Amino acid sequence: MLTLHGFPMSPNTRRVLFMLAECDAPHQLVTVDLMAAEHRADAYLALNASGRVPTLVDGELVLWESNAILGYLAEKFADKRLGGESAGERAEIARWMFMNAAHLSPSLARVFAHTIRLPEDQRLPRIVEEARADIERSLRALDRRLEGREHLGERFSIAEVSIAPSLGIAPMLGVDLTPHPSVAAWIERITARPAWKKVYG
Ligand SMILES: N[C@@H](CCC(=O)N[C@@H](CS)C(=O)NCC(=O)O)C(=O)O
Repeated sequence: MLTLHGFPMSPNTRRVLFMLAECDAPHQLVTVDLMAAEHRADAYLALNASGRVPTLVDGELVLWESNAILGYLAEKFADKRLGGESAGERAEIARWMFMNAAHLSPSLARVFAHTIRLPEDQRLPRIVEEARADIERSLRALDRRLEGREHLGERFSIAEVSIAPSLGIAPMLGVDLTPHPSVAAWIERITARPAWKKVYG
């Protein structure tokens, strides 16, 4: 049985829950309560010294970093064909996953931190401004790629599983997808999937 240690409200945890649902993978979720700082407790740090969620445990394997977990699950449940089947397709998928991990997701997290999470006296408008500009760069690139296509790769893949949960918090942050109609339509298709509904209700 797969065990996912994570916080149900965290987009990084939800990314893996979405993947587990796409794979119909039996699993259990062990809640690591970020509000109670359980991610900084010795018990969790023994599992994941980076002190972030999520972490997947599969027998002897203890794996953290949500995108690495998606890659692992794509191989484990290869019949779902979510990881790409040719070198070119895998590279295309990797491109968007790296872009999300390096740029889009951290910029969304910065806007969240400096508009909602941090106490008001610690919020820095300059960081929000820079992060919003960076989000626009990623959205422009995504929109260009998605023009006239249904998916980032040849079919629904872990690129979609990776990015959609990041953009899930966009409305809350006032990030408007209207100027990026191909992204908006793509997100609608992803959020209509049964696996998404299972995780997001
Ligand atoms: N790159 C990591 C990011 C994980 C991450 O930052 N998770 C957040 C929750 S969404 C977290 O654990 N925050 C607590 C902290 O950083 O102290 C991944 O994709 O798994």
